[in-house]
Amino acid sequence: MDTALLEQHFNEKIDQDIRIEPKDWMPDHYRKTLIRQISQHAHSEIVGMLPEANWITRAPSLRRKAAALAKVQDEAGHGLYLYSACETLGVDRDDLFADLHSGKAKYSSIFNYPTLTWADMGAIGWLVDGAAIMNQVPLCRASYGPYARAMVRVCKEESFHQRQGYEIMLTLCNGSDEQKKMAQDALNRWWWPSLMMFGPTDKDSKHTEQSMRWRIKRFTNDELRQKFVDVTVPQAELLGLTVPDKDLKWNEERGHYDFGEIDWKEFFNVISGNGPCNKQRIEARKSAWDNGAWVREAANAHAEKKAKRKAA
Ligand code: FAQ
Repeated sequence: MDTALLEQHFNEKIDQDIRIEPKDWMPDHYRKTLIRQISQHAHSEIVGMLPEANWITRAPSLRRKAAALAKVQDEAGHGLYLYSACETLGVDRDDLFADLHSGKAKYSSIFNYPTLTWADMGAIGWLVDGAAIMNQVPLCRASYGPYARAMVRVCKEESFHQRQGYEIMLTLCNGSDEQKKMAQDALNRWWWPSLMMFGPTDKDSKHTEQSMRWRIKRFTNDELRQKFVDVTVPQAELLGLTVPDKDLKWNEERGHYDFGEIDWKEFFNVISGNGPCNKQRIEARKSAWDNGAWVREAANAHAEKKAKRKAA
């Protein structure tokens, strides 16, 4: 079949919501867009483990420790599903890691902020996982089969993460004045970076239009950010906390909250490698890679030995 016909067939499938699978023909740009987005997403999961891992040994009770451990392990699992989904597009996992380590590949801006107190574990679960779910539920309907299927399980687990975070916040807010202050301080520091997670405004988003046409994305960055604000503000009210935005106001006419201007200078600074913890995060990933070299070598040696034995 010639390329024009293949492309027409591909577009018809997209329009009819028929999933694209690894062996199906797809335009090169579609493949590249998916590799970019899925690998960025996978990197976000494994870099996202770092700010929380720091708190596993400091969790205030055995119950909190068990939940934190389970959450961080889930994130490693999400990374694995996503790297596997990405490999179905013909890339090598080692190359994806090399791009992360060299700073070529992006990961979510949010994980370049420090976790200063235990309340940050609450705020991350509530806000960061909350934002992640808002963005990822529509991805369960993404046009590429392996990505969409991975998202179904990821979203179930993210929803547990969000609830455990909110419950930490609720406990702190019902505790001493000092605990409530910790919760407010965490909200103050995580609110704006959480809104940035949805990406640049629609006006500045270079990929949205094409990704919506291909039904990889189902909503724009601004649409999802608005949904997140609308859902989260009443949750903050229930906690008795104040969202750190003086322009936040319910707009009766729009049926949505109006909110203040995001500091886009800060966002672009963070995604170009200059956030508070970018260097630390990449160093931690590189050292995990180096320290794991012996495991990869041993696994390869074992596989070679097995293959030789089979051939003999
Ligand atoms: N951070 O044209 P757009 C999680 C980049 S998972 C860094 O709008 P697009 C779980 C973007 O790549 C969180 N870079 O791009 C968890 C592009 O740069 P490029 C991760 C960002 O792809 C919770 C440029 O800006 N989730 O949290 C960000 O259409 C707790 C222009 O942007 C996903 O990855 C950002 N925030 O829309 C784990 C979900 N935003 O590549 C542990 C899947 C934008 O041209 C603890 N991804 N950029 O150089 C998506 O839905 C999309 O890729 C967006 C961006 C919405 C993130």
